[in-house]
Amino acid sequence: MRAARLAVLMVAAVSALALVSCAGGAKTVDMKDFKYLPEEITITEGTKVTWKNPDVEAHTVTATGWDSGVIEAGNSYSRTFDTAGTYEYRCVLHPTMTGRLIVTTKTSRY
Ligand SMILES: [Cu+2]
Repeated sequence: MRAARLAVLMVAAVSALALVSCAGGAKTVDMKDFKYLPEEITITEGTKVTWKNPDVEAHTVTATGWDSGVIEAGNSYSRTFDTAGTYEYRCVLHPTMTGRLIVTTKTSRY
C-alpha cells in the first residue's frame, strides 16, 4: 500500500515538472498555405522559436536584422530571441506572407 502511494506521488511530481518546462519552453510556427500559423506569437526573452515548413513550397522568415534564408519544404529554422521587442517578418518569396513576433521581458510577465 505504501509503495502504491509513493508511486502516485512520484507520478504527480513528474507531471508537475513537465508542466513547468512546457510553460517556459519553445514555440513553433507552421508555414502553410502561404501563411504563418499562428501569424502572431508572444514569447518571453530567451525563448526558442522554430518555424516549420510542412508546405510544398519553400519559404523564408525574414525580418530587419535577421533572416532564415530559404527553408525548403520539410525543413525548419530555429532562433532564440534574447532581446525584447516586436519583430515584423515576412517571406521574401511570397510577399503576402507576414508574421509578427512579440518578445516580452521576463519581468513584465508573472
Ligand atoms: Cu513563402
